[in-house]
Amino acid sequence: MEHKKLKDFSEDFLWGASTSAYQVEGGWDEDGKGPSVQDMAEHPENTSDFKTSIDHYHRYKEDIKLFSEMGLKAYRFSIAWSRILPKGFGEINHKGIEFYNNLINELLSYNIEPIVTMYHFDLPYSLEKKGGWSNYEIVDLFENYGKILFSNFGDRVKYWLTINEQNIMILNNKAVGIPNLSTKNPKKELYQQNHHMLLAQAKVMKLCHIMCPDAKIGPAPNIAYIYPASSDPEDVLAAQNFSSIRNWLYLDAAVFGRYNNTAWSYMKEKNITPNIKKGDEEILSEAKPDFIAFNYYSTITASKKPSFDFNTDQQGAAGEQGVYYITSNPNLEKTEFNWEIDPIGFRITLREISGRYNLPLLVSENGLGAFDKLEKGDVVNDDYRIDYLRKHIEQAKLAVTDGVQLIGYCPWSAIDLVSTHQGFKKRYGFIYVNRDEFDLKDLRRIRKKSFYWYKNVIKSNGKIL
Ligand code: BGP
Repeated sequence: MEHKKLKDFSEDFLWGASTSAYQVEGGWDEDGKGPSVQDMAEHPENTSDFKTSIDHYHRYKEDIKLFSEMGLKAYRFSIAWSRILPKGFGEINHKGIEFYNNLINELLSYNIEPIVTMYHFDLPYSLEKKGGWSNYEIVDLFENYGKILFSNFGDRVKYWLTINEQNIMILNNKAVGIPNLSTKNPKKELYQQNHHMLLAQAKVMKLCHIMCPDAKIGPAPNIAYIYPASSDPEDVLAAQNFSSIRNWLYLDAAVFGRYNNTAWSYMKEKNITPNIKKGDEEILSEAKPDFIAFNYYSTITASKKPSFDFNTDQQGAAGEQGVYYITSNPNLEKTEFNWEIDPIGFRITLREISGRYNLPLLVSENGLGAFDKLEKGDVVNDDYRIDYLRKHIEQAKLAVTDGVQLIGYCPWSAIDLVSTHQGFKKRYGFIYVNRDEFDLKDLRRIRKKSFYWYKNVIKSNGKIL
């Protein structure tokens, strides 16, 4: 099916860019902030920690000024739970509220729409010590945290995302800094944590609708279309299996308020089903998201056979006998960090989510990590990033023409930041930050070539790519 006439992006399309609190803020123990699991995590010797990051906590005004110059209509950032509630519950840290009030007001003064992620990998460390997501109490603690966010910021924040990449935290917890699990059956514990996150998410979606009737809220998993390695029906089953476990488990629960059948029978077979308390099913079924936000970096290819040629990183998970294995896709190029690049897969993924759930979609991450080079005269020629983003926006336009209701596009990342587990050398931003892995230098902000390119894309509402 080819289209001669492409539909335009809507007039109020949310052209944005994303970051997360711990990857940009720094000020990890300042002004009353409590430590998060990210602050306490161990780091490989050659990789930076998150204690200073890019010092956005002190430089947010300068950064937002640059975002405005780039023409951003929206900025997706996350709130650090332990900056608002140093212990995760109990006393509120008013300095934390003040920081996010200032940040939101600064964005609004430039007409930039704040899109807020409530939780992006940085659980308060004191909650982790009390069992973290394994402890059922956290469901109500997250709801209480949500109540504080909605009552303090709900008058100005109209777009809320609940939990960033819940599926990656469950499937690949080590890659995103989630601490080791203690029990003898770690997989069962993970699915118990997952169940608690699903309940916590359902509770805050419901609460948001009560407290902020004008606001919209939705989940933010990482969704990747799963290709079968071949037309062998067993490869197709492997792809279906992995898709149910990786993608639909999360979205079916968020949208339909129930577990996906294939994912549930997989958990049953493996003896890793979560314990479900009386009333839990009702909590899940009562919440209705207004849209689906999702992060997309690439598709994944599944096979019935094990494969040893693939770097799964945090996008996938190695595989399981008789269920699925992950293999590389010979049709796709790879980034310098070995992540596959699949713009057409982006269109396919958009169509698939839209077809299954019939809700508006918001792309909350998409981008290319690379070893950018600062050249003489403060120039960064990141043509490879422009190429990646251009091809993905072209495919988004095709998806819109196909009928997908896309409300915004927020690439990762607005500005350079510390990667989840590959340090500062892996850069994603439109704005270069002058620091190295360990040498913080002057943290100067420098517009990359992609900055000027994206500015034009936004100005032309996606017509000039
Ligand atoms: C997503 C996360 C982000 C981010 C991005 C790139 O999984 O939501 O926090 O960092 O991927 O990943 P990485 O930093 O590992 O390259």
